[in-house]
Amino acid sequence: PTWTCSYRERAVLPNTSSLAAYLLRLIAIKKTNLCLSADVTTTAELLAIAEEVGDSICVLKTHADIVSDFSDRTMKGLRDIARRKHFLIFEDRKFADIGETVQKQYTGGPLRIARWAEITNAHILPGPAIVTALREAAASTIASYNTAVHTEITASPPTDHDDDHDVVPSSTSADPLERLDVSHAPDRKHSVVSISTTISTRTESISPHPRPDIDHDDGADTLALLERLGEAPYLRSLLLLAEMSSEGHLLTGAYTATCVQIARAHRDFVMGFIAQHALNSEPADNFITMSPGVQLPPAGQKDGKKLGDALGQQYNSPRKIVLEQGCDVIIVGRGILKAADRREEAERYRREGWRAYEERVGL
Ligand code: S5P
Repeated sequence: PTWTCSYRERAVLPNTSSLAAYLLRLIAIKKTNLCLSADVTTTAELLAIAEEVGDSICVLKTHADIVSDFSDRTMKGLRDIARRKHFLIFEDRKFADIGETVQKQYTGGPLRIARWAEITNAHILPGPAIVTALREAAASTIASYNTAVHTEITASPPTDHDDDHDVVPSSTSADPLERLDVSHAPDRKHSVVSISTTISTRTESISPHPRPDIDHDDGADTLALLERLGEAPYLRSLLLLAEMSSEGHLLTGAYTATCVQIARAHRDFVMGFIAQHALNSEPADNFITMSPGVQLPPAGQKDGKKLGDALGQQYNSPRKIVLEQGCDVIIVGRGILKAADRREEAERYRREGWRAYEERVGL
């Protein structure tokens, strides 16, 4: 049913979680269905590639546990670039444990994923409680932010600005997520103003019903709109691994079908799937399918020849994944990372993915 719908049309369908709606709008505005898989091993490389290709992507996917010097600086650096360049951050953690354990892995440890990544993913091997556990942990992360903000505001002496919720935040204001830990706020008075502003704008953007002005995506309106919608860091969502790209994987048949059923039972938190083809089959389904194992065939080689690496990875072209398989977001790692000009190569993937999408929906 969603096969021939535009991203924009899908953003306003019922049953679309707030973050999915935000992402669909972001994709339509930036005209990119490309996710970069930033599989690099240092903070410097991660921030450099995010800066380099940020304009061409809708999502940046990370493996934080391969970054040897991952720290607060990595999280803040990434969030800063994501805010400026308007993309979402997806930590490819592939949770696969009991509820109690995944909650700790998601919110704690050295990575504190729930803090800085809007999207993460999970296997459903342990059963549906993995979804409810992660949802609960996401909600409490956001709630603890709200409590911290509330405490900060009520505990602070009144200032001239305290009840002025319409102050426009300066473009240089820090990511509000950093203020989760309010004890680190360097200037309390300043942080109160910026936090209260954030609350008023956020309440608006969390609303599941997008505003009518979303349909104006041309010219200067484009970036202005994304600026106004720029509060997505407050939303959290999960992708379920319904299929894999690797040779001989076991995520097939009844397993994939169960995955879809679990997603349907948790539409508020599960935004979609990691899969090799679209899995929306009921009228109410509007899941986003993100597909790894994507590479353009080398110059001169015809699309259709089997591509892969020496360790089981299998590749399809953006065209096959988007046009023939109905997927929504192409995930590309080495195809871009190994290019001499990564910015130009990301643009090439963006154009390919976008053309395939336009052809699919008949634009
Ligand atoms: O089925 C999958 C699921 C994932 S998330 N196959 C995958 O390859 N991935 C991830 O996508 C993988 O962990 C890696 O980060 C990326 C593919 O990278 P590439 O270099 O092969 O494009």
